[in-house]
Amino acid sequence: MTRLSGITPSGHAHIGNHLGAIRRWARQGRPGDLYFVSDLHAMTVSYNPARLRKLSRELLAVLVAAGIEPDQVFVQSDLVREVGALTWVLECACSFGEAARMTQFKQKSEGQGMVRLGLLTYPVLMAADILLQGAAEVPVGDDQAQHVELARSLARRFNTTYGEVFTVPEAVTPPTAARVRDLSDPGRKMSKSTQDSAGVVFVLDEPDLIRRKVRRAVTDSLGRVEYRPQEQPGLANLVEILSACVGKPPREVVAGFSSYGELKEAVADAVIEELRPLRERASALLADRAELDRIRKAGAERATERGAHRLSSALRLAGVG
Ligand code: AQP
Repeated sequence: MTRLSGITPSGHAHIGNHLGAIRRWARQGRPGDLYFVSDLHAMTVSYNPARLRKLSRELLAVLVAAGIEPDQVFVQSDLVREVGALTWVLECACSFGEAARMTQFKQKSEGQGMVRLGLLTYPVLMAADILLQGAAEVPVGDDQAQHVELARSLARRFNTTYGEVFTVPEAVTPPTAARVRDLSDPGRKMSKSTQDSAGVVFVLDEPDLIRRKVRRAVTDSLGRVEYRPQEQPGLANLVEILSACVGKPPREVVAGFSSYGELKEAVADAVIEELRPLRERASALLADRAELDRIRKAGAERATERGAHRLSSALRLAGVG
């Protein structure tokens, strides 16, 4: 049973992506699971093409460096012809009302100068990603559950209207992982696309920079080294990061520190050690152009092949191609 997860190169991967997703994929993924760099999704808002290309490559290297098997990864745009064709077929099976109802579209289109049509239709592209690969399970948070629901509706509709082609996917809730918050503003989650990166620890940051960012993390003036997420969100965020790195519960790791400074040094040490092997392997892969190209090409071939019969059946049954 295939489980499909994607990560968007909207910025450099950070410790939140690592602890909340990438590390879990590497440790708990099953042999049939697939992981992809969703670079086409990054085009739904304003972006820089050269930066996107670089970030996609970097993210592919990070996934492999984190321990995900190279034969389980691919870059979405390497299948742009297949995914693009299926998106069109599915768009023609999707109503405008269904697309316009997506909560994420409403949220993300707010305050944008130009709202790209791709932002409206991107859930259909996501459906094409899922249905092309025949994924039975899609682990998503609450914010994406509605999109998987749309993929289910489109799969069912196509199957009943034109003929049985698609596996109807299921949204599965990933095990709850710590929601890492921005170190400069614990009120918001750490994000790749945040403009001010002072509170974002990127997985490829050098150890010195990680330490500086952790030292500058916003805490409070209470002076109590305890784990109280409501009252001390900044401190709790640091404790949760430490807890995820050392694999012990937050209340256990917080005991034994007498000052915020001491705790911050321990957090910096743990994060540096957690990320060291990943950074070293990713740097080596990024320096070895031929090897990364080989992994990417093989991933693209496998993913294309996996979806080929579904795409050709869908086109044939839809009366085209
Ligand atoms: N702060 C976080 N803490 C824990 N997990 C996180 N994830 C993201 N941020 C945190 C998890 O990382 C995976 C990949 O995320 P995505 O590329 O689908 O986009 P996202 O969730 O929107 O991630 P970002 O970093 O916040 O990117 P932007 O800035 O583009 O919105 C997901 O499994 C996600 O849960």
